[in-house]
Amino acid sequence: MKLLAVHPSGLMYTKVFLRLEPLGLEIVAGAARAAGHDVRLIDLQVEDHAAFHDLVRRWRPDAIAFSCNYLANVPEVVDLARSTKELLPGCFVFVGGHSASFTAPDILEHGEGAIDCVLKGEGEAVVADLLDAIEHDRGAISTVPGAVTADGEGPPPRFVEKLDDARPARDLLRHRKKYFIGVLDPCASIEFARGCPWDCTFCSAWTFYGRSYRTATPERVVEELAHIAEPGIFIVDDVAFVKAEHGFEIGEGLARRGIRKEYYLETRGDVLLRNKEVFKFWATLGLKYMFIGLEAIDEEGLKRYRKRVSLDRNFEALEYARSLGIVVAINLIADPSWDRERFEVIRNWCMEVPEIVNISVNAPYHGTETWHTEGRKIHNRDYRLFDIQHAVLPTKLPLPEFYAELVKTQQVLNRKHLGFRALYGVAGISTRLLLRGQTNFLRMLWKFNSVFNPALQMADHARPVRYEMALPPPVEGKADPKKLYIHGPQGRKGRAVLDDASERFVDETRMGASLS
Ligand code: B12
Ligand code: SF4
Repeated sequence: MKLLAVHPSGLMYTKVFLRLEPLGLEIVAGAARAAGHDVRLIDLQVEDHAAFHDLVRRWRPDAIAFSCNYLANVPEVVDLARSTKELLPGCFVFVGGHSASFTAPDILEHGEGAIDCVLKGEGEAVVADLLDAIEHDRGAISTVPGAVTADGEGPPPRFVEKLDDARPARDLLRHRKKYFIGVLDPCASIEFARGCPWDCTFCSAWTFYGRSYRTATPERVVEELAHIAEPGIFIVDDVAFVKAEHGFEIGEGLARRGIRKEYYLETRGDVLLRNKEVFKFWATLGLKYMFIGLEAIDEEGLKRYRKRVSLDRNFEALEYARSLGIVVAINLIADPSWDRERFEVIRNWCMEVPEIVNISVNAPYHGTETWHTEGRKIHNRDYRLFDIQHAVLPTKLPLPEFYAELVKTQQVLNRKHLGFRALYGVAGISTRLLLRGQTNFLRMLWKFNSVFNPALQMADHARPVRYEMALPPPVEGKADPKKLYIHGPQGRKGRAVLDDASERFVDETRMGASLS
């Protein structure tokens, strides 16, 4: 059958810093194609709604698969599903991805019949079963693992057997040159591992994957990299190089085959310190940029977010990364309780460190622990505000002042990195990219002030809300961890790295936290 895979528009970030290929959707599309279906893919980060509707009219797909990783994209996906049904009433519309999995019944309700099914969990494991049921026996849809329809929920979602089986259909993407992150332009994405064994309170990466951590074989990763044309590579793993041996084996394979790229990855400070040699080796292979989720610069904050790492270890990690010549970006979470003084302290601290600092706003997302503990305080139920750049919890400062302080902090940081000296260095990079016909990075340099703007952020709060987010039911005592998961937890054995690393980690932080 004819399947159209659709990725929704980008959020605020993608207007400035980056735009990345929709790897998860490419994997789902790859699995559908491997099962014999005729598959096309459209990415609305780089094409508009008119192009989507035009494609639907001309190609007339039998089924449409929307990817909905981000909560902020829920209204857009629901609207697109509705307009699709108007154009093609017989077309089967389903939605999958991270946020769709956590909000399945709500999404179906918003769709009022325009969404036939939400497929929770890893899409590539079951998409062929769903398409088979759509084509031959619609009654069997309810037996597909992870399928949620108006009639109820099927068996629990199923993991793909081996990560090696996840084959992204990269060739289906029509504008590959549009994807970039900073100076890595163009940039492709790849997955070395999936999941996270830690359990930070504000994050849903661990609840989606049942706190498991799985790796693709080094041979498979090297083979895939060998076939990627882009010179820049974004490694999408939640925490890169948790297992030292895995990182070494991939690196050695790349070195043997003479594969040379520039890499960006995200990791934790303690992982970097534990596996220093791997990162050092990768710096020689082209690891240029690294993102570390520091989140807080005080012990109390780290504890509140259950980062399970101490401040000293984080600072030590930054120093080590500097010594390798890797450009590091760190993330800090701005809490709605911040007042002017706190913002000032943060600005001063940020100016003292050489790293690029990114500030996000603490918000309770579905699938996180804070959703259950803080979710009922949400004062604006517009999904579109959930892009970690908007405050959805009550702020201590009046909201316009909170945004003014936030954007002032971000502007100071932006100027710090795009000051004259930095621009001088950037000139060479821009010329090199322009010579290759790449303009994404250059365009990004001038966009900051038109996107990060307190007045615009306030205006976003005033938009009419068509689809209201349902709030979590009240919890008595602690939230039941089992109810948080999409893929059920695999127990200690599933968290393969933990038997060794996390036990040591608990000792290191001396927080006495138990990982059971
Ligand atoms: C890499 C990553 C990014 C990258 C790249 C995103 C991209 N466009 O590819 C960057 C750095 C840009 C990014 C940015 C942001 N991210 Co991000 N990101 C991730 C991360 C770590 C991995 C995503 C990934 O590529 N995984 C690998 C691929 C293979 O998996 P996948 O895309 O999830 O797809 C699988 C399933 O979801 C499903 N699936 C996906 N689509 C479909 C479609 C159908 C039809 C079906 C059936 C199944 C299906 O099957 C796929 C294969 O198994 C996740 C955490 C996580 N582990 O999910 C956070 C995560 C998705 N990001 C998050 C957030 C908040 C953001 C930001 C808003 C802020 C930030 N953290 O920087 C921005 C906004 C991005 C934007 N769109 O503008 C949150 C989402 C919260 C939410 N509920 O909305 C997550 C869950 C992390 C967290 N802290 O909890 N992100
Ligand atoms: S370590 Fe990172 S990916 Fe893992 S739970 Fe914490 S924030 Fe999420």
